[in-house]
Amino acid sequence: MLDIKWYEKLGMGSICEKVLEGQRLDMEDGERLFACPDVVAVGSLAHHVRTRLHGNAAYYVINQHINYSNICVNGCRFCAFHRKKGQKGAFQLTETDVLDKLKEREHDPITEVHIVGGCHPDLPLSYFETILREVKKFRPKAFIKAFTAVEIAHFAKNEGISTREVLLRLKSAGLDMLPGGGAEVFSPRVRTLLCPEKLSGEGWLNVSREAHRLGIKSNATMLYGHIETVRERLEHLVALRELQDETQGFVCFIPLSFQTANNQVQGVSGCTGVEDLKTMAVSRLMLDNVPHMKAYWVMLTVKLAQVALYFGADDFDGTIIEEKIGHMAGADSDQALTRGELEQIIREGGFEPVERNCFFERV
Ligand code: V47
Repeated sequence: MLDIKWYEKLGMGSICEKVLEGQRLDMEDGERLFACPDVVAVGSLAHHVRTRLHGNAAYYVINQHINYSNICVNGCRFCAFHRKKGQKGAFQLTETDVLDKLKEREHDPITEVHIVGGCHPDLPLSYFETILREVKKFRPKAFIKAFTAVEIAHFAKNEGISTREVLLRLKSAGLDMLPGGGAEVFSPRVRTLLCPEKLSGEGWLNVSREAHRLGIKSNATMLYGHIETVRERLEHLVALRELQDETQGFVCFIPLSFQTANNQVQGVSGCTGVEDLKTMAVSRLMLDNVPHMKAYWVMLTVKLAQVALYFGADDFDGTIIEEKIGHMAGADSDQALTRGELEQIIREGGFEPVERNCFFERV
């Protein structure tokens, strides 16, 4: 139970009351939460909300990540994964290579295949349709969570068709859901400095809205811990909350802690564990209409992700198998976790492990 006197002493009595009554927090509340030196107090509010929503459950998924290519026209400064076409280290999988990756894990009970890549200059939409069809054929029971809003907009531009048409074609080829990547921080100031070539924040929200209207759910992310201000983080969260009020299409929010290696963002040392936990907690508190918060162990480390389950997170992501985007930027976590490891981490953290699919239905 939350002790209101503790929050009154911290000057956050009104925030505690709002949380207890299930009222929405505003930007000013968010700023006070970020400014609060007592991370445990902030975390306890988020834990209260997380427990109200999910009890003692902590979710995980048996999934496989596949990157079809790292070739990208955007060249975002924070990204260590992308290469230009022809550059050393650039790769592009054929449809058969993608299938081979699935076959390598043939005997794993995978329920979610997560497929993303860079914004490739000339792969046609038919390539992506073939991948979706082949994946569905090989794994008819798994859901395919593929292509960020940024990729969808890029496919539309390359193909000379609308994003709506891209979404419809991909849906009929087997796409079940969009992952949350590419949102970064919506602030035009940050995007101009870090990813000027990328789809704007508004564009990202528009593609998500369109997907939701077509019955395609999606996730949302926020890449934090670089040059953004606290206010810009909160504006990002509020923009997601407003869209969610409209569509109810977001399933899960994933705060992505900036990994500092091998990219062009200078003079930034990355977040401390306390800042990571506070960002998770404030995200849980601000995003009162998004059901799930993911502690993405790849970026947080497994140990901090376990602690994040007490700071608003209810999901641990999954087995993953092969991760490139975070690891190429210096993430110090394993490449994969087994079901046994996920369950052990969750259980030893004091929660009940619950296997889910990408829509958070119990498996
Ligand atoms: O889109 C890029 C971000 C994202 C860095 O939807 C970086 O279920 C940290 O979106 N440091 C990819 N982050 C990861 C992602 C994701 C992961 C797991 C699950 C889901 C989901 C989505 O990582 C990229 C970009 O926003 N990113 N570079 C970096 N240096």
